[in-house]
Amino acid sequence: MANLKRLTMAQALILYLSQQHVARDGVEQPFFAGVWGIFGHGNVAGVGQALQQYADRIRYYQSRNEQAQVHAAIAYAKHKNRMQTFACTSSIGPGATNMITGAATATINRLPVLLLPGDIFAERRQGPVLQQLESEHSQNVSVNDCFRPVSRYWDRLERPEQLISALPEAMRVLTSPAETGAVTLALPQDTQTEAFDYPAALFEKRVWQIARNRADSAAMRVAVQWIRESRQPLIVAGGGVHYSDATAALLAFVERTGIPVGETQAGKGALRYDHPLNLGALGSTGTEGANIIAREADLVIGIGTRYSDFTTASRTAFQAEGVRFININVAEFDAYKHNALPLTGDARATLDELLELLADFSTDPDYQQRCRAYNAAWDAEVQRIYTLEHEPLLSQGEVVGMVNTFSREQDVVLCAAGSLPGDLHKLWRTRDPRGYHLEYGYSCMGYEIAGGMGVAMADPEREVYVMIGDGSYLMMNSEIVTMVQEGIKVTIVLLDNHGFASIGGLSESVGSAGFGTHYRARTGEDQLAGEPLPVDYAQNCASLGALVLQAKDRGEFAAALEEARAVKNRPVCIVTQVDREQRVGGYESWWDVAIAEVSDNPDVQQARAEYEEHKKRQRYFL
Ligand SMILES: Cc1ncc(C[n+]2csc(CCOP(=O)(O)OP(=O)(O)O)c2C)c(N)n1
Ligand SMILES: [Mg+2]
Repeated sequence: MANLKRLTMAQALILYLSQQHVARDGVEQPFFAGVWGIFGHGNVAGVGQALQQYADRIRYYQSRNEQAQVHAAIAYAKHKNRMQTFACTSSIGPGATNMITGAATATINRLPVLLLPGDIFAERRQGPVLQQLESEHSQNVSVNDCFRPVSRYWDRLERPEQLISALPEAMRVLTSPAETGAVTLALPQDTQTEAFDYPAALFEKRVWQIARNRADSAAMRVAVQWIRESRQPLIVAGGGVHYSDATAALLAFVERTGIPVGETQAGKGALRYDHPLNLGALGSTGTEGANIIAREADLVIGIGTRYSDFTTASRTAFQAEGVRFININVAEFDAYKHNALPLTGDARATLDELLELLADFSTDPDYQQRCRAYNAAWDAEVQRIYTLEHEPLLSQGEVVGMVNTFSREQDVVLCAAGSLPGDLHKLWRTRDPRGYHLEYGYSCMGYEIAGGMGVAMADPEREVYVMIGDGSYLMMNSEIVTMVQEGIKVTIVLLDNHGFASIGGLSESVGSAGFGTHYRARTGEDQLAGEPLPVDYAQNCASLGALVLQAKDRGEFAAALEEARAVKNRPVCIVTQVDREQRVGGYESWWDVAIAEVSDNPDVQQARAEYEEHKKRQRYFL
């Protein structure tokens, strides 16, 4: 008889999770840093009981909101370059569906997280159970089916022994550099509590090796030839450079070949901001130099990028006749984008190999000189915006500047939505590969505070500056309470501009005058144009347990940063108003937001005419 262990399905699951490890380059660590959860009738007696039983093996963390716990988990995973994450448990019904936005954020950003939503009774005798979605066409449907399109692996386990085959699949996907994302195991509440004689081998320590796959050698030879033939090659550094831990390999590659770099939101920090061949942000929120060089580039080497519309300026960024693409990517799906020569492989391993094959290659000195000049000119532009001395309210660019200048090299800035991501992409001087954390795949308002908490948990030695708009703050500030509970320090910089400056600006640019984007009182049947809403963010934040500092001007803001740094084991919030109309502009770029084709409004008609002009520059690469 094989060695058996009689456990409930939930106990077996939790015990298994505590035994999973990953290893890369000889460094081994546990894969799960803990389990986040909010309990209800759908998980309290199953997963909840198991977590209590195994509290000495894997730590349980209580969140305020199921969406927020997923954000915290994936921010943690992002900061750890995907080598570690959390599981997240919820009850059935609304607790489960609250995690769907988190699942989408994870999968779109290619970040691992294990979701364990409770599900309706497998037995079905007692149905409809509280919070059950009924279907007259099938009894095998629940709200958890909504996780399917936002999960990279999805399963519903209606018998305890199904765990034995589901768990290795879940781990394979979670630890796969190419396939990772949200993994959802829907757990009927009765199945969680059912006992089974599990093979003891299931609970032995398991180490998942994170491979560094090599690109095809024939494709490598072609890549070398294309690079040698190119006159103006450009590297697009994406998030994969970080996840593969390839920043040192990229630096060596750039220094030896003289190929300049443009950075995506996920890739920013791949090179230090002041490396002379770093052109900075690329695309819709890009710098002048990066966008001009991209326009002329005859060869684009995409490294770990999925070429989002922000990176490609909605397919207008690369304009050279006959421009070619080489894509280094662990995921075949991304490697083939833009009709590229696919180097399907790990970024670091592929860069190392390419460099050997290109030992004697270097770009033209004049080309390099142009790039250096763009890097220097951009830094002067950043300095201008950092020191604008705008009155009477601060400008957002200055606030970015003060946080950047005050923070230490190793500190982290974190953001997700609003006008801040574009400003940070352009303006943040990134000095450490882990110093810039943008969730700009899903750009999910509400990620920021929970995400900041996740990064602080992943790396307590660094100060974490969460930069957040008033809109995002109102959408999800609940995890301030969790930080108080856990004694976690994050500095939240809350920029109050009475609503949605970003979408307000966008609305103006499409001819719609900022409709519906101001936080103002109703003035008539059809207008929200009265007094600004009297929200007291400082009191709101303080009431949740954070230390709050308010800053009206540069002096007060600088003092608040000093005071915030001294705080330990507690969240701090610096609240400041910024001038909504003092924006950082665009530089040689565009973003496709479709504009009404017919309208009585001349502003909309004008915007549509300009839009059609821009559309002419949009390309397919075939
Ligand atoms: C969950 C979610 N809902 C809606 C949006 C669309 N959206 C993007 S930015 C934005 C406004 C953000 O307001 P705020 O946080 O105050 O930043 P600001 O635009 O003022 O800089 C909205 C509604 C989003 N990104 N995420
Ligand atoms: Mg705002």
